[in-house]
Formats: sequence, structure tokens, C-alpha cells
Amino acid sequence: MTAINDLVSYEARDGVGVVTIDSPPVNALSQGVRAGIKGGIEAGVADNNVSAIVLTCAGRTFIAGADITEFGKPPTEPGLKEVIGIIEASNKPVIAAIHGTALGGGLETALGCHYRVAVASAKVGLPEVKLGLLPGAGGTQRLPRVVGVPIALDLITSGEHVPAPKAHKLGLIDELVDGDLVDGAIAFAKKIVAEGRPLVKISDQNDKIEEAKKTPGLFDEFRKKNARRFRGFEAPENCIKSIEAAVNLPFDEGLVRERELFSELLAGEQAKAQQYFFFSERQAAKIPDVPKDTPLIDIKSAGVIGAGTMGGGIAMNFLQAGIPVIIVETSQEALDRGIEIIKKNYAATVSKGRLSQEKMDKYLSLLTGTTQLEDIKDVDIVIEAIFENMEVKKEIFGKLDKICKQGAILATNTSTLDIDEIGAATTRPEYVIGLHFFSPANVMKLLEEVRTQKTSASVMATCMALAKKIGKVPVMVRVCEGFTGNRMLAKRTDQAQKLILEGAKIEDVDRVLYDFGFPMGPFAMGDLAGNDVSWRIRQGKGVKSPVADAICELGRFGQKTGAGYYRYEAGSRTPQPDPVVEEIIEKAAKEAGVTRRKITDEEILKRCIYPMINEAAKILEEGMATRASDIDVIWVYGYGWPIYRGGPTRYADHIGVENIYNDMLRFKSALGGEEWTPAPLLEKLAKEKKGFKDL
Ligand code: 3H9
Repeated sequence: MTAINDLVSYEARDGVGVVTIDSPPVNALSQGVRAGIKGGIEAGVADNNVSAIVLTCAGRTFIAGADITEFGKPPTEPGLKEVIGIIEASNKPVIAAIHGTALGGGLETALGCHYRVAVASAKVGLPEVKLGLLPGAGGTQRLPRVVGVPIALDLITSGEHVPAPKAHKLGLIDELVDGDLVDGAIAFAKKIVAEGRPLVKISDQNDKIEEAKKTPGLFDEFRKKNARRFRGFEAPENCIKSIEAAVNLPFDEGLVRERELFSELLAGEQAKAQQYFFFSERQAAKIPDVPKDTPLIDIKSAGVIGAGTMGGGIAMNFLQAGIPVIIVETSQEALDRGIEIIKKNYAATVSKGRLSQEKMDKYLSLLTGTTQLEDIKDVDIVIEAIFENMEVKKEIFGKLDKICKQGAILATNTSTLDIDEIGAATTRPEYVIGLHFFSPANVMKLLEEVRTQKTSASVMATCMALAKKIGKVPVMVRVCEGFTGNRMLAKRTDQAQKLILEGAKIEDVDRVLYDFGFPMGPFAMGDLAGNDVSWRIRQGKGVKSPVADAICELGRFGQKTGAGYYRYEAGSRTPQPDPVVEEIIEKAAKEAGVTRRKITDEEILKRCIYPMINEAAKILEEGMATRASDIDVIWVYGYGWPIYRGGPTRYADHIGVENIYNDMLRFKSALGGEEWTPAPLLEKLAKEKKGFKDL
């Protein structure tokens, strides 16, 4: 074996040159890897003892893409396009041998090879769009030439990871390899040499391009069909334009156009925000005082207390991860109802073709129900998901303490209560933790995990790993009112209520936040979730909110009652402004002595967002969240904050903390109110002309 450089080696095996990249963790295409591939291919071409070259990777995966940490730095030679050009121009067949994931620049490199083989567990894809980019090393030009334009449009604008068997059917993979990948790739290489098969250069293949030319409306149709999905994002449109270039221009010119469109995105704020978010999500998985080698508790079974909407959704996550669940309810009727809803949810997914009947049956075979708490005595984790009442929860945790085996994790899904107090109801508070799922719990990706003063490192590490296993993104926070997400949300809700009292229209507040990029505004959101939920919480705390209370007093709980802040036609979810609500607001304003005025969109946006950012500063000061970027992960995955704006603290840095601070002071003198007093941390950052990124 010859070292080409520190990261890439070359070896002749059985008449085939094997170029192996070994650059942990994911063999990203750093300068060293690019130079190594170039050197490796050149070594293979020059080696008279070999007639073909296999390009493969050591470690857990094939090349996972360009090295994202290099973006924004001055380019270094050789560029990826050049390296791919060298591979494609090789006079000996080059075969990519793929395991793990061939993503982004990794797949583009493989598409520069003349053939591709993979193990069945491998996945391939061009996920650049998720980083606010497009495949910038020929992916938008080569992929459509292999799979056709319609499929390329889907794959490139979704960034989907395609499993190898499907990729094989699409012609992206030439052969699936059983057993050892490199042995299989060498055998494949020898076979194609023996059969005298041609050097397949994808750049020369134009059949699929010609086919697309016959449907000129293809691109506009695709744009129209996906307008909702792409709303607010810049990258999908550039992806489409680049694939259009593949159809309308010769290959080399298409590459040039692709580079222009790539560079445009790379320089933009959205790509920077989305790349920031990629690393933020991975950072969030790390808890500074929980070492990497902390022993994990083996979670082989789960108990869920409460078969309501949350409990049912939580149970589904475990079932889908192959973890058996026992669900507990107080009455047989409530239990049956809860289990029926789970079945209906799965059946609906099956009928939409997004789940096989076989999988649904498998999930349901892992589910049992009981009305006896004692039946969960042997489970490894319990998640309590009943209504928010401290006394009832304490009673349940006291019982769990007696019933559950030693070493079991006792979790609560509370979104409002003091989990230290819940833990104190047991003799094992170190096993108690908050696992705050977001509704719908089987869909929303965020899992806000809440550590108490006593939660053990092992319980935390286990719950972080478990979250990943059940397809969630976990963020660890500490106990405070509303934890991190809802504590910030409360600030937005407060402003939204004040804005409508002062004269803004409900639909204008919603529109401004929708246009900012949220899936819906706060009032449409309230109507969807049910306004009665927060009304009950306010009643419990003795807190008043004149408009929100008046609406609930009229039984206008939202979509489920046909009216809330908006009215809804029977069978429709489209919010219609309602003059009745306008009257309620006017009356409430009069009673509160508020003079109503016209409020601009700019004021609506700043008043909804800035107090949240200020609260984020307080949360960080108090150490309730570990990092500013954790808060951003919470808001993107739990509340639909547009990922292309990175999250609240990233957005604050983009606007400038100093500008936000100055606006806060202006609002304070114009409107009064404690919410406009800048948090000491916000003030400090503003005065030092720094941002959350500098913390
Ligand atoms: C691109 O290719 C542009 C091209 O068109 C070329 C244009 C010229 N770079 O996710 P994990 C790190 S754009 C640098 O926890 P997993 C990651 O931060 C790229 N670092 O593992 C983490 O570090 P740490 C297109 C990267 O097993 C560690 O590796 N490609 C990169 O759950 C482990 O990552 C993509 O978008 C990278 N490209 O998942 C793929 N990738 O341990 C991005 C990962 O310090 N990557 N790291 O926190 C992924 O989707 C997942 O990492 C992968 C593995 C599925 C590969």
C-alpha cells in the first residue's frame, strides 16, 4: 500500500488499483482528500499492473460531501470539479465502491466515475439544498443524464437520501454487492474489463436530456406544484435553473451556469444560516458535563402513561423504532379510544401509500394497553403524558417509584411544571427527567429534554441517544417556567395580544409572521391547537388576557368549534376574518383605555420577534440553555422558525444585536412595559458590538 498523502492511499490488488480515502469522521472532500483522489487516480492510470481503478472509503461511510467547514474560505487547489474531470477522463475504468452515504460532492465524485457499485445498506443523494446550496460539482448536470429530468428535479430539490436498491433501479448504481465491498468492486472491475465494456462518461449521455426537451412546460409545472414547499427558500429555484441549464446548454456550458448559480447561493445569507444550523444541530447533541463515554441504560421497552393526543403520539415514535410500548390509561374506554386513534393514524398513512400494511401490523404488534399501572413494572423507561396538574403528577411519580424496577428512567412530558418538584416525589430523583415532545408528537422533530438539579449523567446521555433512535432532535435544557421554547413563545403571544388590542388586525399579525417564514401566525396557530388549552392554564395561574379570554368565554376554541380568532366554514380549515372578533377587540380596548391606531408590518414583526430574542438572552444568562445555537435548534424544530433564517439568535446576529437593543429602548419609551427592558446580556453584547455567536 502506498500513501498518496495523509488521507488517501493506493494499492494494486489482483490487477485492479484501489484508491482508499481515510478521512474520519465522514471522508468529507477537504483539500487533502481532493488532492489525494487526484494523486490516487493518477497513480492508477500510470500503474501498468492494473487495468481498472476502484475508488473507495475506509471508516463508516463513502464521501459524505464537500467539507462544509471550508465554505467561505479562499478556494484551494485542486477544485472538486477538476478532480472529477480527471476521474472521468481516465483511460481505465474507474468504479466507485459505496457504503454508508455518498452525499453531495460524494455522489458527484461517484457520478464522475464510469461505474458505481454499492452495498445494499448504502444511501446516495444530493442534499446540498438543505444547506441552502445546489450541487456545485456537476451534480445538476450529471444526475438528470442518468435518472431523467423529472426524477433529478425531485431528488435535487428535496435532498432525499436514496437507498441503494432504489438507486440501483434508477440506474444510479450499476450493481449491488453482497459481502465485502472492495472484493465485490474488484470482481466487478475485472468483469467489465473482461467484457470490454465501454468507459461510460455520464457527461456524454444525452438521451434523457433529449427526452426532457419534448416537454417544455416541465420546469414551470414543477415550480407550480412545489410552490408551497419551496416558499421562502432561495436554493430550490437555483437548483431548478441549474437543471434547466442541463437541458438547454451543452454539458460544459451547463457546468459554468451551475457554478454561477452555486456561487450566488454560497454568498447569500440563507446558505450561511442553513450551514450554521447543520452544525448547531450536531452541537446540540453534546452536553458539556456529560462525557462521551457515559454508560447508557439499555432501553428495550417503554411505558406511556396517558393515551390522549400526546401519549398516543409519543407511543408511536417508540413503536416505529421497534421498541415495545405499554400504554396506561385510567379507564378501559379511554384506553380503547387512544389505541383506536393510533390505529387510525397508521391506517391513514397506509392509505396515502406512505407506509406498508406490513409495517403498520408490525408497529401495532408492539403495542399493548392496560389500566393497571403495575403492568409497567419491568419497562426501561416510563413517559408520563397526562394533563398538567402538579398534585396528580406527584402522586403518579410516587407510585412509579414503588412499582418500577430500579434503573428505569421516569420521564414526564410536562411543558409547564417544575420537574425538580416532580422528582422529589420519588426516592430516585436522579432517574427523573423531562421529555417535552411537541404536538403532533409523532411528527414534530424536536425533543426538548429537561434536566433537573439531580438528573444523572447516564439518564441524560441515554435520553439523548434514545431521541436520535426515535427520529427526534434532542436539546437539553434546565427547569424554568415554560423551559426554553415556551418561555420565549409566551413573549410573542403577549405582544400579539397587545398588537391586536392597539389596532393591528389579527390577519395582519398572522400574515407578517407567515411572510417571515413561519408555517402560520400565532392566531391561526391558536385556532389550530385549541385556544382553550392556554385559557385553562391562565385560569390556573389567575392570569388575564382580555381578548383571548373573551373569545374562549364565547366557546370559540378554534377550528374544532368552527370559530376562534377566525371563523371556519363547515369542513374547511381556511381562516376567515370575523367581524364579531373585531367587535370583541374594540370593546376590550375601550375597557382597557387603549387608543387604537394603525400599526405597520415592521412594528408587528419587531414586536413579535425582539422580546423573544431578549428572553433568549435571559435564558442564556441564567444558564437554562447551554448555547445560543441550542435555542435556534429548539425554534426551528419545535415552532417552525424558518431554517433559512437560522433561528432567533442567528437572526439577531444577522440584524445586529446593537440594532435590536436600540429598537428595544425605542419601544420602551414609546410603549412602556417591562418586556422592553433589555436583558443585561443583550445590553452587554450591544455595547461590545458583539453577537450571540461570540458567546
Ligand atoms: C457539497 O457537497 C457541495 C458540493 O456540491 C460541492 C460543491 C463544490 N463537512 O451528522 P453526524 C461532521 S455540500 C464537514 O453527527 P451521522 C459533523 O459535523 C455537502 N463536516 O454523523 C460531525 O462532526 P462532529 C453535502 C461534516 O452518522 C461528524 O461529521 N453533504 C460533514 O449521524 C459526524 O456527523 C451533506 O450535506 C461535511 N460535509 O450522519 C452531508 N458531514 O462529530 C452532510 C458531517 O464534530 N452530512 N460532518 O459533531 C450528513 O448528512 C451526515 O453527517 C451523515 C452522517 C449522514 C453523513
